[in-house]
Amino acid sequence: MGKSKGADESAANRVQTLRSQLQAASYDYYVLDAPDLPDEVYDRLYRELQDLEADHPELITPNSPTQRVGEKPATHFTSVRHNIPLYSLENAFDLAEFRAWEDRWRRQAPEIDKVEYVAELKIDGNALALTYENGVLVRGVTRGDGTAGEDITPNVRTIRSVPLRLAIDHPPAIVEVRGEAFLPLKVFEKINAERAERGDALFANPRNAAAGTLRQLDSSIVAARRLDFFAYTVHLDQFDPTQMPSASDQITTQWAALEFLKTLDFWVNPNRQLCQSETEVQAYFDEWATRRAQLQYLTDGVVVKLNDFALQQRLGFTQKFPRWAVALKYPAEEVPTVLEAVSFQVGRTGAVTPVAELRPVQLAGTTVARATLHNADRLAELDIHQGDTIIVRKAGEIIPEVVRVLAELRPEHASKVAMPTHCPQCGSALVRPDDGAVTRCINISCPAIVQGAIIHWARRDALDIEGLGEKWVRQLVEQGLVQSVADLYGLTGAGLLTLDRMGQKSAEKLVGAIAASKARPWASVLYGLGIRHVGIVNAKTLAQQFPTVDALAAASPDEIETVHTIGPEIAEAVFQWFRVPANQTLIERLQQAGLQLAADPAESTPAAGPLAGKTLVLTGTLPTLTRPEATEIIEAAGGKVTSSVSKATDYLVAGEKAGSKLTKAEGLGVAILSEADLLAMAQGE
Ligand code: 3BA
Repeated sequence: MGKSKGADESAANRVQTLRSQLQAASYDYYVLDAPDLPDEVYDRLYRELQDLEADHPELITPNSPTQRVGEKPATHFTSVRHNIPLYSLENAFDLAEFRAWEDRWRRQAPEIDKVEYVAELKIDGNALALTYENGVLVRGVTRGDGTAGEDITPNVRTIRSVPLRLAIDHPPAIVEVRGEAFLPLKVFEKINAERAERGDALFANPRNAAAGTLRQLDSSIVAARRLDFFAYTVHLDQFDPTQMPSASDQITTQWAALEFLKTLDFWVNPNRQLCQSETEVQAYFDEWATRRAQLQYLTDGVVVKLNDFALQQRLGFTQKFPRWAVALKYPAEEVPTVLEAVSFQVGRTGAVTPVAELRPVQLAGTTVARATLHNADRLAELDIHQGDTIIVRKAGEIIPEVVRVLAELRPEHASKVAMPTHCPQCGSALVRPDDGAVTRCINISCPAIVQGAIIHWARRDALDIEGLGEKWVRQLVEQGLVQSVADLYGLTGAGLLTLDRMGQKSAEKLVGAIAASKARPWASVLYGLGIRHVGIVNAKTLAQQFPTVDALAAASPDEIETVHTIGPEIAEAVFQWFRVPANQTLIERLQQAGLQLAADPAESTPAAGPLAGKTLVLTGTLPTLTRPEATEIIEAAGGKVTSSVSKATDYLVAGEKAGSKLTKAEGLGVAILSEADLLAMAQGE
């Protein structure tokens, strides 16, 4: 069946719409450094246009975004034409797309059997082209639209990792080096912190911050911002990449080109790899999927290039891409979706957290339907409205967050989301201290607070009450059987049987688990009380220094603060907790119920063992141990665990996604241990 005229007309309209949307987005992105349209949306629209044009070749025009490389640069700096255009990279979002790319080039070179790929990390920065005449840096130009970019030479000169003079004796007359300028994550965070302090708009990500920095007219500001640069392409004497650097050895492969760049004094990313097969490429991609989290700069994928220049030359380029290279992208950590509602959660401390209920989206490999909006300040800052299109991000942490609102896509007459004035759980008025970001319900009988307190009490590292999960706790509180953790110890099997779906066996087990918790040590009880700032580490420290609850309850803030690692804020929180009459009653009742509110004398003997006298700090996610498990092992070996790195720290045990503590420890020369190192040392090896 032929296509109707009507269908062609709507295709033509759609092509028009897509082109203008893509052009506008491209301008925002490349010229204004203000990407309003998320990459994912852009990619989707772009693909739709590509597909439509494939179906209707008569609609293709020379100025369609699919036929050009991008937008014209802005006017601040002089526009410079690139002698050799900077192509784009074709994206592959999964293995199937990578294979399709491979099949395509193989059809063009059918006799090739064994192949060598160079796999490079794809730095999430800004491409620059640097020209050296007789070995001296004369020009640094942004990629721009790939045909022409902006001359930002003074700014490029401030980048430490860009040599001002090439480190070889007889350089070719003209050398052009290309690579990626980027902002190290720590610098990015510092810049944004400074901007926040001044009330300036924050950079959305390090790439935008780097782009903004490169386009600063005042190069002293650029110098202060410490950009860096990884090189990955070298063109010698303008046009022929295979031409020799001197009369000696030819450069005939990408690998050799990278090595050559190093001899010129450029930074070349060390994490590259020569791969002999698709399987090896896949393994490299998988390996860096996790390792990249440890890098001090962002990467968004892996660039795979055919190593052999002769083969590269044979394959050549399409309108936009080299056929001999592809970017294998990692799943996005930031995606757009629609806000369906905002709910307000009340935590065990009474803190009210606004939570965005989202149209579910795939984000970094998982489906996300909720994201935190943090607090009232953040809510106001985002200016979020019902039905808004928003960007969610999976940061290093597990909980996704709303990073930004796309106000231009807001439905008409949408109403603004505001913090509630009363607790959504108990209806009492919420308070917000002048000095804090947190809005709280301060009704200690609020069911949300009571439930949260009980769930915390039952945690494995607190009172370790197995089987006391959320579904029982909710019912216990709703039915008025439990109003504080002390009530747990009065529960009977018969009482529990009144709960919906509770059986005889489960009821007996639960009563048994509650009774068993009376044997948990004083430190666990102290942690279970849920005093603000008293996590498991602080609870253990405090329990050691104050071997009875009476000693701790009688201590002044100053006395509490004398304990190593306990700061004034913690001391004040502990002191205040014991001043609340309801808490004093709670302690009395727990004492009557037979809980351990004093240290077992056997435990206070001085520590011995392979880690005796050593202070350790834990950071990041360890491969097999949880924090409490690692802490237990260290303490069993006589060591002490504290929360922050200082000169007094003997070892830092670092796992994945170790952040500032690792940097600090490196700076102080503190020895770094892996989990395996720790286990060996704890064994006395
Ligand atoms: N390699 C970006 N393009 C890259 C030379 C080709 C290329 C990239 C790359 C085209 C990275 C597109 C812009 C461009 C120089 C064109 C890399 C990275 N290779 N490692 C294959 O780390 N971001 N980007 N830059 N020419």
